[in-house]
Amino acid sequence: LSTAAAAEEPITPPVQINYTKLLINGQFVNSASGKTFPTLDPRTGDVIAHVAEGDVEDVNRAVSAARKAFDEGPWPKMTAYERSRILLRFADLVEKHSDELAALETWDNGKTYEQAAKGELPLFVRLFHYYAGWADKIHGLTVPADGPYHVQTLHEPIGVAGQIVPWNFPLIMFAWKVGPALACGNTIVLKTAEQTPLTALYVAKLFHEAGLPPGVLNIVSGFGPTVGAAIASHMDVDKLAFTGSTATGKVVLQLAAKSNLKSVTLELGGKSPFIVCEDADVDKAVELAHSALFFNQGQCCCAGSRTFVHEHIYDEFLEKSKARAMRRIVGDPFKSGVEQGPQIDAVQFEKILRYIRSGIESKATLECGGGRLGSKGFYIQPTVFSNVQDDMLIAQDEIFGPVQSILKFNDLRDVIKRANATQYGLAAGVFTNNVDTANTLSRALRAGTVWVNCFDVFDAAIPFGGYKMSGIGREKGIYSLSNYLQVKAVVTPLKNPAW
Ligand code: TXE
Repeated sequence: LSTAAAAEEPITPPVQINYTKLLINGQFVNSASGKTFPTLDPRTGDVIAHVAEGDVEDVNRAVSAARKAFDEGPWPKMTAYERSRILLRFADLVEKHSDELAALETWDNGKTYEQAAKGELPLFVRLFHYYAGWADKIHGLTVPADGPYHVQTLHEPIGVAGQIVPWNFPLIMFAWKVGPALACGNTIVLKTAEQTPLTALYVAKLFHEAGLPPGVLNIVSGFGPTVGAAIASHMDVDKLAFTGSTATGKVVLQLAAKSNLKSVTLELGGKSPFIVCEDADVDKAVELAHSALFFNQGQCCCAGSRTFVHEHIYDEFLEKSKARAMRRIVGDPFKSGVEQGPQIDAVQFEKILRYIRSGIESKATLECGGGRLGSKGFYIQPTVFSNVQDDMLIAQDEIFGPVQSILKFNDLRDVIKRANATQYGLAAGVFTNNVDTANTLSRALRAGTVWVNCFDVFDAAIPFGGYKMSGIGREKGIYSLSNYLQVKAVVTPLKNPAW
């Protein structure tokens, strides 16, 4: 484990910061208050840039622009093919600027440049190509009613969509939300996370170059209790899509209910089980369980954060998992070969260290890691706990960091019960060569995604979302379109039904 890597001078990011203002009605503008807030480099805690800080008045301006763009057009009124062409042109521009965007994402978030450049930017482009493909394939039904009526359904855009996104995948979350909303003809007011405001502003600029009319996509950077709450409670926002913590999800749902009953979709936290069965190839299972947890510094809503291992292979699995975590390369995320960068900010960093202390206090066995790495920035050692019991806090709460908890099981029925004994239900991993075991587990697990002998497969067409307190609704794939459409039934009497 390279402590030195984290202590080296940070590599200078190969990108300029050109966009830091709010984007309202197609223009970059200062906030009404003139205030700004700093966005920080997680490698050092230093300021990267000062960004315009929105508040209620800015949300009002953005919603008015989005309303006008929706009511007066041209966006919802142009042909679906024209909308599709703009989405395609936008995706192509992003592809052209991928290197700079990946650098900006790494700088603002701390994720590795390799992950951003090779994984997330191509996926972002793919998501917009995917949604561009849907734009002109959205149509209703003809309905066989009892009686002499011609009945049809029209699938119409809902109107102004409010979208609130988190910091762990700033660009991917943008694509999951903006893609389907625009394909369906809605207009948008989006709030980025206060930790990572930069890449959304950059891509929004490219969107306008691609021909997006003003007012269709508005971005108000700022904080949750001000900008986020103003969007969630706005009387003229017709739909709210939120990704973040379960606690904040409950707050925005209440704000939506107390204001205008806007429809709400939520993608919230998780505590996903990763179940390694007794017949598994241990080396492969170790590697997959490792990446299921440590990917993106452990900052994934679907992280495989409870590794259940069958007792017959437990000891071998544990030794190898510990060795793998100790080999994990932590350091400057711009450096080639680095697997893990810093956590997003001081708040998350402290939260993770608190959970590590709680694991030690509750008598789980700390196998490796357990502390900070280096002396500046928010780096944490890859940490593995064994002997984790179901009732420990580290097995219950979302840690959102590089902390793997390994639990032992001996019976399939028992592990199903234990895997499901959580308030969450976002995802699950199953590792086995036995097709019957795979089928039994994938049907019994109460989770929105079950990955069998794989994990973190995020194809544009695969729906994603949570059971229980992991959320409401599904993003991606065909299912995401219904979040952004109203169904209107049109009923017309048939004058001469028998002819
Ligand atoms: O989340 P918040 P935070 C989990 C993870 C993490 C914890 C806290 O466990 O440790 O949440 O992270 C906006 N009204 N996830 O504090 O507060 C906020 O500005 C309206 C899981 O970052 O949920 C940001 O844009 N909006 C998650 C967004 O909500 C409000 C990803 C998410 O922030 C608001 C992130 C309010 N009152 C964290 N308060 C996932 N599901 O992937 C905050 N926000």
